[in-house]
This record gives sequence, structure tokens and C-alpha cells, in this order.
Amino acid sequence: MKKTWRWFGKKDRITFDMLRQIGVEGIVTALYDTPNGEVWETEAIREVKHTIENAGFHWAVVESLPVAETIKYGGKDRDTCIEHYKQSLANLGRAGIRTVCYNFMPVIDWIRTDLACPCPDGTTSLFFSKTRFAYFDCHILGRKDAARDYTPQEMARVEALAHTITPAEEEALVDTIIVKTQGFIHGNIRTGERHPVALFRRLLAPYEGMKAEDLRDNLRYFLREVIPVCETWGINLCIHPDDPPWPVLGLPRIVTGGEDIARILRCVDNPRNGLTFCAGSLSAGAGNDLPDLARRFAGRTHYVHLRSTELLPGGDFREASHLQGGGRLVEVARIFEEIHPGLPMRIDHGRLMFDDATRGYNPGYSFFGRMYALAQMDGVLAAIHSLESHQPLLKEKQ
Ligand code: CS2
Ligand code: MN
Repeated sequence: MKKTWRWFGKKDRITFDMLRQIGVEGIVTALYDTPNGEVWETEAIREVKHTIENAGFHWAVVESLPVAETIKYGGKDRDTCIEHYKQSLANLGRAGIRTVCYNFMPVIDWIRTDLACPCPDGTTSLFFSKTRFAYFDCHILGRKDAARDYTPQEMARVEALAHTITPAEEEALVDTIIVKTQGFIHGNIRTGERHPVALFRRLLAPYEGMKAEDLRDNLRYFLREVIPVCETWGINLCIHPDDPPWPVLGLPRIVTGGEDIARILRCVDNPRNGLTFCAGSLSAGAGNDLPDLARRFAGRTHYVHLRSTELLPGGDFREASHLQGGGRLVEVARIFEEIHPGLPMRIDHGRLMFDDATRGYNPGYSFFGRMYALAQMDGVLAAIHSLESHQPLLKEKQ
């Protein structure tokens, strides 16, 4: 695998000099200043590429080229936005970019309820509490019939929380779920938004009553339009799984596990229509066996996110160390190196370690935490390669 790193542009406090010291080989980034739905212009692409290459790196992956909401809900102006998307792809292709990641999650990207949950060793990690999330849904968002999506036991925990939660905690919960984790990745709500919940309700409205089947149709419609452009430019377009991989807030989610992935790859059966294998997102799905998924989809995977989660009772999960949890990254890495070697991979999220918490990094995107995980995975990869090269020797001895 090629070791890449998500870099948030010139304002990122993690510099190219730091990345060079820790063995990063390629850069993952996006045009963060171009609003969703607009064309990524050639000049802007060239400038970012130039900055990266000037520092001695190359732009390995675009993450993400965001898909406008209207494409996802099938709005009147979706064709205009799809034309913009095609134009952006062609401009990226012309600039030599060959891997483009995107996701098809309505309104909200990844979801956590706590960005700094203490671990016994003094680091902190990202956490999802089902109760807190349900509380946000039922009590803060006040979504109609939300309670029907939770079991009586879950609702009992939500009501218990309603008695103890403070206004400050409520505010922090809103900030974590719909602002802090979203804004920096082309999300719908930016830091500083004065009425995030009201805006969020407006964003949800066009999806009312939408079924998974409808969202799948819209994804197919989109792929049929854009894959031919990818074909022309030799671009591998790769969908990122849903995080967490289940329906949320009444919104369908359609990239949750093996069946979903197979269906998407089949609906436009072209190698350019591929997968971002996010081991972290997929590992939060109780039915997902990660080595099995890796084996099944390695051929159509164009990009890998290394991260792991640990499922906890009651529907909670935490982000685990990269050598533990359901991500089973050692086996996953071995499978990819065997079936589809050389794929770009990045450490997805990392824990907060040492002074990470004081540095103002984007949630999940710490320096020391990710660096530590990269070193772990680098060691794993070195071991895999060494074993591979010794296999004939071992066989001869037998
Ligand atoms: C997240 C996402 O889990 C993750 O990888 O950081 O923001 C991810 O980058 C997007 O969903 C990809 O489109
Ligand atoms: Mn990911």
C-alpha cells in the first residue's frame, strides 16, 4: 500500500515538513473553498497540485469530490449539478488525478457524540453513544415519530438522560453531531452557524418519506452519468461507506455492508465504479466481517481507509486502536497486499495523544494519534512484505 495522508490545505497546521519526517508518500486533499455543487476549476486544481508537488509530494487521492444534496434526493436541478460534477472530474483528469473518493450519505456525513472519550492509557478517542444520539433525535431535533426508531429500552435511557443533561451538554451535543464533525469536510453546516438545528431541519425536509430504494435509484442515475467521464479520463471513482452503517434520523443509508456494496458495483458494472474500503466505517456494522469484505471487494477497491472500531453494548461504539477491534487491520492489509497491492491508503482517524488536544486539529485528524497509527500499520506492512519474500525459502525447507 502507498502511505497517504489527509491534508486540509494551506491552513492545515500539520505541515509537509512534518509529513516528510513520518514517511508519508502521497497527499489526499480536496478544494475546500469550492462550495458543494460548483465546478472545481482547472486553475484552482492546478494551484493545489503545484503546492503539493513543490513540497516533493504528489496528489494521490481527491477526498472528497462532494455530491450535492439535490443529486441525492433527485431535485429539479440535479442534472445541472451532475454536469458540474462531470466537469470537475474532467478537470481533475486533465490534471492527472486518478483516484476520486465520494460518499452518498444524505445530509450528514460521519456521526459521533463524543470527540474525546477517555481511554485507560490517558489518550482519548471518538465515541458514538446510541442514547445521546437518540436524545438529539427525539428531544433536540424533535423529529416526528423519531421514538418509533428506538426500542422501549433505548427510549427509557433517553428519558433518563433527559432528566440529567445540562443545557451546556445539549449545546455540545449539537455542536458535535452536526457542526464540528461536518463543516471541515464540505459538510452542510459550518462553524459559526447561529441556528444549526433549524438549518439541519431544513436540510432534512427534501428527504421526507424517502426509501432506500429511492436513494439507490438516484445513485444509479448519478453513476450512469459520471462513470463514462471517469472512463475517458482513467479516473477510479470510489464510494465511501456510510458511517455508521445504518439508517439515521429517518434517512436511508445504502452503503452499509457486503450486499449494498455488491449492488452498487453491479449497478454500473465498470471497474471505474469502485469502492473506498473504509475499515472503520464498515467495522461498526455488527454483521460485517472485515477480512471477508476485503477478500470480496479488493478487486474493485481503489483506496483504503485504515481504522478500527470496538462495538459496545447498547449500540454504542468507540474508535479502537488500529491493532485491535473489528477492523482486523492486520488481516485486511494482508489481503489487500495479496490481491490488489499498491493501493493508496491513509490512516483515517486517530486518537488524541500528548498535546494533540490543544492544537485545534479537525476532529479525528490528530497529528500524534495518526502518526502513531501510521507507524503501527507501517510495521504491519513491512512484516507482510518480509513474510511474502521469505515464503519460497520456507517452502524449500519443508
Ligand atoms: C470521514 C469522512 O470516516 C471518514 O473517512 O472522515 O469524512 C470521509 O472522508 C467522507 O465520508 C468521504 O466522502
Ligand atoms: Mn473513512
